[in-house]
Amino acid sequence: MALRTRLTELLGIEHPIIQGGMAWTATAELAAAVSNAGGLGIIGAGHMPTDLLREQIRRAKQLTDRPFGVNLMLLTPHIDELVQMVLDEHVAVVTTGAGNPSRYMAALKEIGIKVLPIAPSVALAKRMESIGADAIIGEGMEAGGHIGDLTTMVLTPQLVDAVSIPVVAAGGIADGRGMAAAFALGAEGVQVGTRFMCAEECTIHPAAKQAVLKAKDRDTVVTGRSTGHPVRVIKNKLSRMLEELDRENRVEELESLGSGKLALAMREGDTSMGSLMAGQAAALVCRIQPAAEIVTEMMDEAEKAMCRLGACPIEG
Ligand code: TUI
Repeated sequence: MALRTRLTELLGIEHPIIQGGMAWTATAELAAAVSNAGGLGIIGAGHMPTDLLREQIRRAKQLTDRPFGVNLMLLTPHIDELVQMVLDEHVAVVTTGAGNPSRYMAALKEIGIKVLPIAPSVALAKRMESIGADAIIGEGMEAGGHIGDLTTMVLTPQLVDAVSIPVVAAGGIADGRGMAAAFALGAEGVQVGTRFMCAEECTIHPAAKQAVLKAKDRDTVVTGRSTGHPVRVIKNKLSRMLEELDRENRVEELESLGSGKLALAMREGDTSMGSLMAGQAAALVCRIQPAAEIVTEMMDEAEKAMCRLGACPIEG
């Protein structure tokens, strides 16, 4: 099935599915696999050193002829250097997370990079539209990693009402039913992170994939509220320690205990003391499969769900 929207036109992709830009998780291999499947693959920069991100971009260019993007995590200290390199490498699309990308917008737009800021609120989305964002990714608190405080269900329609550029719904979407729901709310695309953690091409440690597969409905928790940067993770020994520090407002200890733990989970496979960032939708993920299968399964399910509701997409 083809589901064309302003987003697929804007990005030159076949299916309105953007892969989440997960740090230590969304590598060139995964991004290229998603782009080759007709979605938009994203390399997650996180705190990656500039040279490593450049290598990743070049690797993705070798693995796919289709557009892909880079997610820039704005809290990283060397963000200015990463932006400059992304400009030099002329990537097709940049998504931004964990902050306000205003100061980089003009430079990115000037050379034709499509910029899709992730916004957890209406105010930020409106500001981003006013300075030239091409689309807004509205991320609800069902998502994994660093989150805002609104749910996808209430954030998405408010964004659709507030801006005239396309809105991409993110947070809690892991199958075609969620995708159809996002479209019902007015979104023109979805961003999917957690389900792609269990793509065959995702290079995280197998134990981290198993933790996602095992997660049930109430197995994620938000830690780090007291730091001002709340993060959703799959519950484990580390999350319980962080929760305790949160309760006692021991912010410095919390930050130092959390440091480096995402790599510990995703690279080393330490599911006890690593930070297993994943969304509530982990409970909906039940097998490891190729990224292309995830994309086609989601599209087929979305079509079924829409037809069931009497809203069959027109194109065959
Ligand atoms: O960025 C994400 N998810 C992330 S980033 C990350 S690395 C990290 N680790 C620990 C603490 C903080 C970051 C792990 N997961 N998603 C997109 C997202 N962006 N969620 C929320 C936001 C956001 C929050 C505030 C975007 C903009 C914003 O603006 C504040 C402002 O300045 O207006």
